[in-house]
Amino acid sequence: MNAIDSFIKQAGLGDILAKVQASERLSREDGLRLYQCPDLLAIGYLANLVRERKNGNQAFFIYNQHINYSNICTNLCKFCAFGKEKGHELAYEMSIEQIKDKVRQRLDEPITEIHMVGGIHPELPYSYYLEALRSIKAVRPDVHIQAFTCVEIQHLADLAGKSVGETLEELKEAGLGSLPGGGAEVFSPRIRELTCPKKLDGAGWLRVAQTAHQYGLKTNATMLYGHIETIDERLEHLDALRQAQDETGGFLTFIPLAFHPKNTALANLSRTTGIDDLKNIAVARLMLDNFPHIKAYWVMIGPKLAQVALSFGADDMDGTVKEEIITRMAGGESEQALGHKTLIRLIKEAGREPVERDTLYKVLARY
Ligand code: V47
Repeated sequence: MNAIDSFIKQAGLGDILAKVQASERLSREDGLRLYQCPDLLAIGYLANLVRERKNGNQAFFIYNQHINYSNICTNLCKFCAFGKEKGHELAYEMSIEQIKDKVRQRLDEPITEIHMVGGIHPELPYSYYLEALRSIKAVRPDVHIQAFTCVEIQHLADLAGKSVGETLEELKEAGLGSLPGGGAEVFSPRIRELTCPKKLDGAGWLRVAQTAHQYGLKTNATMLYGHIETIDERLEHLDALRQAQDETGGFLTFIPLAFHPKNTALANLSRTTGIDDLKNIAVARLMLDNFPHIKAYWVMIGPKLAQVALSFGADDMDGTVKEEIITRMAGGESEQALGHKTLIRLIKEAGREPVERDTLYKVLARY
């Protein structure tokens, strides 16, 4: 037995190492033991094996722009500081012209993706969303638009009085390229009842994601952790994603989102710790054996921890971002944007090869 094997055995994870080496699927019980294991380096070592097998030494980033077209929302989830009721002093909605302006303002930057999400607006018509997509494409024809969470897509289908499939076809026609992973939260009905009772439920979120896959759209998936969910509920969430991916195969990336309590109805809770952030990345990498990528979203866990996460299962740092509002309103303190030089430096220092990608992970440049 070599030194690494005995170190993993001492952490009580020898059988999981054997499964990882044999590319065998881990059970929920294995997941529970990983979460409960106090030896972070042992968990990280295992996750790193999987990361390396799937992505070699590459660590991806993207040149992207975030646009949050409106924060007006009827769901008003307890964990969210972004959503506001119509009429609230901080409520806003962008006109189509304002969305176009946002895109125009950054035409001199080599942005390849626009990430656009918003609240569940009580009044904006279906035509607004189609127009928003078309007008972004009119200003920046080559950009990939990753927009509207599964929750928004269901809302748009309801607004249009059409099936989710038909709605996705129309949105695609208007310029939609893929769906981001938001709105998944924690699928557990208990958590949804306590934190976001008005939101599309977990089964509905998965149904929309799988329909998108069937209509040729890739999607991402998230899990909002570090509030009132249990470890079992995290694992139930990961298991549901893994099963859905087995069926339709259209998920690109999983992004664990660290809960930020400030200005939310759960402001009494503490922020997540570095250990929990890294554990979530690592356990996700190990459990989601059929997901190509795991993202360390630097906006939520900070660039420094995101850099470390590249040795704990993550192979992607998201991108340049700029003007992110959802985390900022909930007390996020990361810088507003990372220049691509900074991203490259962070990745290189972590011992990985920085790879600039497009939304669908086509390699654009290696540094
Ligand atoms: O759906 C809301 C979460 C999500 C808080 O797909 C919060 O590549 C932490 O999904 N603390 C939106 N999180 C962001 C998102 C995302 C971000 C970056 C990349 C991708 C991707 C997706 O943020 C929401 C919700 O789950 N959220 N409030 C909060 N207080």
